[in-house]
Amino acid sequence: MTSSEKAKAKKEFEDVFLTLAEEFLATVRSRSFPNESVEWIKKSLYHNIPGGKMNRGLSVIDTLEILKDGKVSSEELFKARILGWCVELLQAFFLVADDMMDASITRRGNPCWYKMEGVNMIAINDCLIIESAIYFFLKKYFRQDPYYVDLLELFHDVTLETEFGQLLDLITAPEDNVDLNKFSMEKYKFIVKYKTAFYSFYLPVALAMHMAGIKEPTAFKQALDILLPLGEYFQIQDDYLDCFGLPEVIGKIGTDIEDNKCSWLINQALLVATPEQRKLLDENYGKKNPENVSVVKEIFKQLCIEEKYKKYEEESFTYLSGLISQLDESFLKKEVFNSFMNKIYKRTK
Ligand code: DMA
Ligand code: MG
Ligand code: MG
Ligand code: MG
Repeated sequence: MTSSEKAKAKKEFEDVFLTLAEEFLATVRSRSFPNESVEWIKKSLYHNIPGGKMNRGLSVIDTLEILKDGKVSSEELFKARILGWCVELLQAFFLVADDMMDASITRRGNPCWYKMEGVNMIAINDCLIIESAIYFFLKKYFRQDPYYVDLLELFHDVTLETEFGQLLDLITAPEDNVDLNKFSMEKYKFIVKYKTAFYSFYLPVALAMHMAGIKEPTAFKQALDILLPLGEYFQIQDDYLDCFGLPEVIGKIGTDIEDNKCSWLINQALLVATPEQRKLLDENYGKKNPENVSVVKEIFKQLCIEEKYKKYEEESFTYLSGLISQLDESFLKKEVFNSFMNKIYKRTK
C-alpha cells in the first residue's frame, strides 16, 4: 500500500467510528435516559476510543484483504471495520482501567479519562460500558452469521487472558514492597504474553480468519505461534518507550519505574548490575519521587540499556522474520504476519 492509500484506508476506518458511536448513543436515548447521561457516554466514547494508532483495528481489515486476495465485497469491508472497532473498544476498555491501576497521567496526548474533571472512579463504570458496547455491536451486525459464536468466544477468551496478565503485572509490582528479586526475564515474558499479546496480536488476525471462513484449528495454532512472540516484541518496545520515548510523541508519560513494574529494562539491568548498582536500584526503584527515578535512569544509562534494546530490536526482527519464513502457507499467507510486523518494527510511538 502506498502512503496515500494507507491514509485513505485509515480515514475510511475512522469514519465508521462516527456511525458506531451514533448507533450506540441512539440505543441509550431509546431508553429515555436523561440527556445528561447520553452526553456523559458520548464524552467517554470520544475521549477513549478514537485517537490512537489504530494498528489493532486496521489489522483486522488488512488481514481479511490478504486472506481473500483483495476480493472483499463492500459489505464484508464494512463488517471487518466494525470488528476492527470492536478490537479498539476492547483496547479502550483495558486502557481506561490500566491507567487507573498504573496511576498514569496522560494517554494519547490528553489527560487519562479518570483524571478528567468530575470523572474519577466513575471511569470504572465507563470502561465497563465500553466493554459492553463490543457485544452490542457483535449482536447487531453478526447475529445471523455462522461464526457469531466464534466471535463471542474469541472476545471472551482473549479478555480473560488479558485480565489474568494484568493481575500478574500488578501483583508483581506491589506499591509498598519493592523486591527486585521477584523479577526475572522468564516472569516478564509470561506476564507480557498474557497482558498484551493475545488481545493486541492474536485477536485482530483471528477475527479476520473467522470472517474468511477459516475453521482448521491448525491455522489458529499457527497464527498464535507467530503472533504471541510478535506481541512480546511489541510490549518490549512499549517498555522501552515508557522510559526513553518522548511524551509528546508517545502521548503518555512513563510510570514504569515509579510503579515498580517488572519491565524489560529493569530485568536487563538486573542481569548486568554490579553489587553497588544493584544496591542503588534496590533503594530507588518503585518510588514516586522524581529524584529516585533519576537515579534509576542514570544506572540504565551506565549499563547501556538503550543500546541493548537497539540490539534486541534488530535480533528480534531477524528472529520473527525467520519464524514467518518457515510458515507452511496451506492456510495462512506469510504476508498476514509481515504486514503486522511492518506496522510496528522500529516504532517510536
Ligand atoms: C499494557 O500494559 C497492557 C494493557 C492490557 C493495557 P502497560 O501498562 O504497559 O500499557 P501502557 O504503557 O500503555 O500504560
Ligand atoms: Mg499502563
Ligand atoms: Mg499496566
Ligand atoms: Mg507501558
